[in-house]
Amino acid sequence: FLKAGNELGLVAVGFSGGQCKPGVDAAPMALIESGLVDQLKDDLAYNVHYDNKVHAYGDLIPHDDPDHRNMKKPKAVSTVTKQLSSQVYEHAKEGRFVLTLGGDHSIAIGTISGTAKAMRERLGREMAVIWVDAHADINTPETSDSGNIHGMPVAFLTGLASEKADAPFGWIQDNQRISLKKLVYIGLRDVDRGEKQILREHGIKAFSMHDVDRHGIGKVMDMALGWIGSDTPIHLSFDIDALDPMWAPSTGTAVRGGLTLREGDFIAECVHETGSLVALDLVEVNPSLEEKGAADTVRAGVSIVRCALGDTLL
Ligand code: HAR
Ligand code: MN
Ligand code: MN
Ligand code: MN
Repeated sequence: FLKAGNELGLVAVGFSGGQCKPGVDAAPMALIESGLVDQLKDDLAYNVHYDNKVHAYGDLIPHDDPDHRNMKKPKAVSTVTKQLSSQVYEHAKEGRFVLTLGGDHSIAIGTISGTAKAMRERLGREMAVIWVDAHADINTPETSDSGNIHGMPVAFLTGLASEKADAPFGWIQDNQRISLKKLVYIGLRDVDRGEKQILREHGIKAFSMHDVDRHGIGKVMDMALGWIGSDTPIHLSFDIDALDPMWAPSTGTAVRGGLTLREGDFIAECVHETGSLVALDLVEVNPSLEEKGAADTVRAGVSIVRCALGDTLL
């Protein structure tokens, strides 16, 4: 029912304002320069709709952007994600697969709100989200220690955090949100105390690295996809820091004890195989952090994208 054909909308988002380290804005160019778009066209036969631009949204970013409810750069992140949301929505409503290259993980406020709305309108269905990450990114402004909004996108997307219409993120409407019941995490290993309480309280489906160790990634994927069920559009939001720093060292908040490169690719392959994948975000690649590891990290990112878009081993 989802068969989108081979039309793909690509959005390159050079935005780093959801956290404090510069450099993550250079990831889209690094991924594209390493041949990603050509591979999607030539190897995987996608018809790629791309404006040939890495969006930095410079004209939207306010000079005066004081902390609000403990959030850093609230206006910048809110205006950028609002704009991104409509870019993603425009692709998704045409029935294109939407690939977004970030940027830090705050951009998922834009991407997921855009696809969630398009899937409701096009298919009359609530979309599921698979969030692959070392972190849960479900802090509310109040539970966050850092104030960095890349640690909060899931709270805004699920309505755990919300704002009045004229405040930052007040633009998010109900039809742009996702249900806590349709959210599944894989790869968690650095979850803040307030976040653990939120996960428990709401019975959110989460497969930590402990679960990956116990069951193996094959069983974890069966359980994750079983929870979502068939005939549900899926948005995969892949934070490169889900991978172990051995494979992806060049990222802002690396945490040891993560997924192997193959486990990451396997997750992407399994989600592709459902036939229900409608969008993918690849975020938090920061080529400037590790001189030696940057190329490996970019290569890992390219590999995840290829696998999610249907590259097969045989
Ligand atoms: N939980 C911490 C915080 O809220 C760290 C979040 C790090 N997030 C990312 N995205 N790198 O997953 O600040
Ligand atoms: Mn993240
Ligand atoms: Mn993370
Ligand atoms: Mn922590």
